[in-house]
Amino acid sequence: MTEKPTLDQWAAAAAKEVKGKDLNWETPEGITVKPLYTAEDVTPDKVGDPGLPGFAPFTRGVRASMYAGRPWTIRQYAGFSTAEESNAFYRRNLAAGQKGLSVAFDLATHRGYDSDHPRVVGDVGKAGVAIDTIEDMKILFDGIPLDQMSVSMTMNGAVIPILAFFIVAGEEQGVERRLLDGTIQNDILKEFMVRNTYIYPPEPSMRIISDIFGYTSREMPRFNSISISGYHMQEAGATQVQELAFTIADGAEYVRYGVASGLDIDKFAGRLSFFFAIGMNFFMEIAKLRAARVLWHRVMTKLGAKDERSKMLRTHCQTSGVSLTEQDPYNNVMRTTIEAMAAMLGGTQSLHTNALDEAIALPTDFSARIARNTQIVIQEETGMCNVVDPLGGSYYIEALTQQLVDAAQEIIDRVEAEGGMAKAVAAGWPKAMIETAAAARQARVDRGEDVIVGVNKYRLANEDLLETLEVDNSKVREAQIARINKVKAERDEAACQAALDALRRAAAGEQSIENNLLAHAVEAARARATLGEISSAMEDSFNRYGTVPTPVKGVYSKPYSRDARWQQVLDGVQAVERRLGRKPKILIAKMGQDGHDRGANVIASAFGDMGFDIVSGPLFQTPEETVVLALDSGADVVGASSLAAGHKTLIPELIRQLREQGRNDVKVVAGGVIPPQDYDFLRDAGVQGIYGPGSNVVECAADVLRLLGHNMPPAGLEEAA
Ligand code: MLC
Ligand code: 5AD
Repeated sequence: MTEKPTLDQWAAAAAKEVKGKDLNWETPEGITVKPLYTAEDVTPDKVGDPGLPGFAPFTRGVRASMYAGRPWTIRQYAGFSTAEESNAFYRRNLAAGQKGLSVAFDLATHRGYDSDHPRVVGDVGKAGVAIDTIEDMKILFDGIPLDQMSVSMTMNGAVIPILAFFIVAGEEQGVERRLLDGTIQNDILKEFMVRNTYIYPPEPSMRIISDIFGYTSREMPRFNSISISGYHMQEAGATQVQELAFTIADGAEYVRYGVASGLDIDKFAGRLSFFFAIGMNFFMEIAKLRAARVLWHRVMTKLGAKDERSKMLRTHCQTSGVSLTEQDPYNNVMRTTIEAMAAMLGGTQSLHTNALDEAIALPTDFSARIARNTQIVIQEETGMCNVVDPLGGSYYIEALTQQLVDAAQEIIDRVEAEGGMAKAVAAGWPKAMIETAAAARQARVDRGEDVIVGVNKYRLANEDLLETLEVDNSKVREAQIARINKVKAERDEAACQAALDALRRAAAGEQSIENNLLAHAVEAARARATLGEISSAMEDSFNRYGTVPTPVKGVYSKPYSRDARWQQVLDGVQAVERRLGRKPKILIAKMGQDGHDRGANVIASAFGDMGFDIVSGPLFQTPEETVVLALDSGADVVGASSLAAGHKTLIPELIRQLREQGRNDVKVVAGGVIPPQDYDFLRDAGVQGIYGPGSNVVECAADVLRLLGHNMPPAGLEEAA
């Protein structure tokens, strides 16, 4: 019998093969991944016992039979234009194998404005469906029985009117509240950190959440009262450890607020749910979902939950939007497939797979079909659902799960030591931590250290145009305004105003069952109050919240210290500075209700590091306010960042107003999610530079220097530094 090789012998053999090269991989979350895992990595003292699926701490899944009993819910997030068009899209998708619904609302709705509000001209029907009254909500679910279909609604800011409309839509379909099945996102802490569709300041926003916990736990036992979301953190650039830690810490904070409002923990905690992003780091993502379940069980035990259901982390996942590319977009089908497999191997309850046109526009019927079928093929053709947690016991997965638990626990401990997530969010350090990770990632991509096929490697010389969905927002807006006017004309005005007054008083009063905001909003919705009216009744005492971004410094520049192209750009900025007698100034502008600010923040950080004078404009500006800020601050360039399809309305209006002021000299450039089909339109309107997803930030700066009259050599002509 030959003797069993030892680990040392393996290490020697491997070292010989690779001539001593270090095979350890330092991940962005600071975890060292080794090239080999063995039984020695998973001894009980190192990883504990992952136990069995369906039993505490649910490492291996929340159900004993998992997908062998019932596969995860194929739940595609969608919504655009009017309620009629979205309803028709949902019905086509359900007929083709989708299992649950997930509603995307437009940004006007998210921010509590009716479609006739002057601030939302560019936003109506664009990034989601426009909902102004209960009548829209009824059309949205026409022919879809709300006691049989589970419906998720991604709503955080205007959560009270939207949930009220949903409840009344059920009622008017003949479905009792106690039978309503679904989920409301209702997660405001991550809005303040990354997603930015808040309306009110943090304190009243937290009250709204616990009011919803109270109402749903009493009246809607099948409804998941929150979807505590890490997704948007990863999209904003967070590492997996940050996403994991801040999401679990957010969950703990919501539980504390619920308990402080007088609820018994086990009466509402069983209906808390989660939401994670699944990116391209395959094994890390699988381990992340397993680690999340372990951590939530631990946290809830500590918070005093007794019922095992309260400690069970059930989650939705979505494949990562930022991992997808505008360039060579069919590669996105493979990326999404890999991510979908990670989500299912991690044990998700529900999944959205992104469409291949993600980086450019909302899905078409064609791209939505491929996205949906990605899940159907996994469920119905591969046999992958027949075994529960098939990676359980993998040395690597079990070790990684434990490493993630430990790394996330460290951050959670810091949050808890500082008094919980609400305080941490107010202090701003989680956001800064995420933005630092985002800037570092952008630098790695721009330098080719993190490979993205078709973007920084194997880039195509010519790209085919992809057919994309376009929404005519002025048409949608007109239709919405007509319906708002009709509803207002036909309602009992006195009854509606009385319901709104009662809600206003409840918001001004102390939190209590009598002052439950959702209960009052249900009355107002029934009386045909609009979303904007319900929101502003609360705004009267809560006020509207706004923040100004503060870009991180020195993170993007760090890896560039000896880079020749970087030096050329720095020299260029200095040359312009000498000519102007001051630094060139760029206003990074966010117009409309689009709160996606990763791009704007990364550009502000990187341009700042290159020596530009940065003005980081506040979110949610009108073109008029942006012109005032540009002129008052003396900006040479306005960089408009647009990710929610408002670019064709808002940017031309900005340029028109600059011209009206006689300021043709101020250059306007645009970046973000802009379909190439729109480039000519924007150039004709006067946009002088357009930088889509996948743009190299150093080259964007080089281009801006050219606009400022500096003779910047093309890339590739620099001499080694
Ligand atoms: C499940 N069930 C089983 C079973 N598996 N029963 C027996 N055997 C099995 N193997 C039961 C469950 O217990 C449950 O019943 C019922 O079947 C449904 O299963 P589920 O696992 O709860 O799935 P689902 O209903 O789909 O709920 C998943 C969820 C929920 C809990 C994660 O919160 C959800 O659907 N979330 C979706 C969130 C979402 O779509 N968000 C979009 C965000 S997009 P019971 O009775 O136990 O409930 C976004 C983008 C942006 O945010 O920024 O705009
Ligand atoms: N329809 C479909 N998907 C959407 N997303 C955002 N809005 C919509 C919509 N209206 C998806 C994208 C994005 C993520 C936040 O959600 O994948 O990256």
